[in-house]
Amino acid sequence: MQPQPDLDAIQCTLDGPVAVVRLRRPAKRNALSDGLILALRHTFETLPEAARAAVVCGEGEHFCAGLDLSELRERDAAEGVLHSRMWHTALEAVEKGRVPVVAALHGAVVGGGLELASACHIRVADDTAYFALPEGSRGIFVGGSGSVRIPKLIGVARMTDMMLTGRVVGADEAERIGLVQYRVGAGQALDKALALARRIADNAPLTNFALMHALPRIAEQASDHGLFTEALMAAVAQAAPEAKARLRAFLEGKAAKVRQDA
Ligand code: 1HE
Repeated sequence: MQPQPDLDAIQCTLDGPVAVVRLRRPAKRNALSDGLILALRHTFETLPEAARAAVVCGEGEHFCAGLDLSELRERDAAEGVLHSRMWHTALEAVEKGRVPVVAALHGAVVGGGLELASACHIRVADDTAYFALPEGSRGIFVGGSGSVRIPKLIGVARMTDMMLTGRVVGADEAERIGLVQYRVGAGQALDKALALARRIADNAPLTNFALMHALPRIAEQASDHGLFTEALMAAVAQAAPEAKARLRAFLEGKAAKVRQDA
């Protein structure tokens, strides 16, 4: 039977302009069942219209324990491909959706949980967060786009090490190697993620769109093509009325300056 979205496993609430998407299977450490993956896709495809940024977080002691291993049954190769493609579509809805997404990470961020975090645009880890790719010890491979996204953050060598040895990367190291952009004290990841998301929500939507949809593509293009795409995107963004209004406000001394403590 085809899996159905488990809409109880995700809660989406609006905090001002920020959609807060919470994984809600704490008894199973927010393990990603097929129903939860489908609900994640549905949630990001139907975010409230007022949302201009989103935060993803996990209920309970951990962000996410990865693939729900209890659902890992005998699959033939074709079913395995389709299952992985279902994850790809869902995480694509996170990464290339309508609004930028900040992940608030605590406790275990492992396997598919790390794949989900990698699909977000910014990652904030608190001191309790730890990261691992235990697929090797489970006899499987990443299937939720981790092999594409994680090396872009930390490089192929570090990901290979994590998968070959199963070693756990703590919050300190995660920040140092670029797995996360922010590190905060225990219990503060959600507050920090919300503060960042509110700032993001203040940007012109077209700038956020360019960062989500143009920048990753430009980064993968040959530099000559990338520069041309950049020029097109820059011209489109500059021509928007909102950009004109923002530039005018700055030139009239009515807009915030760049400040180190802001
Ligand atoms: C689970 C899962 C799960 C917990 N699938 N049920 N992921 C992993 O290999 C990680 C496996 N999980 C763990 O190592 C630990 O559970 C944690 C470090 C995340 C948390 O430890 P702890 O002590 O807080 O919790 P726990 O007692 O181990 O788990 C509580 C319950 O959640 C328990 O069920 P219960 O019925 O005995 O209460 C666990 O069985 C259950 N649980 N994690 C199913 N993952 C697209 S490909 C992606 C490939 C992967 O993600 S592979 C990595 C899978």
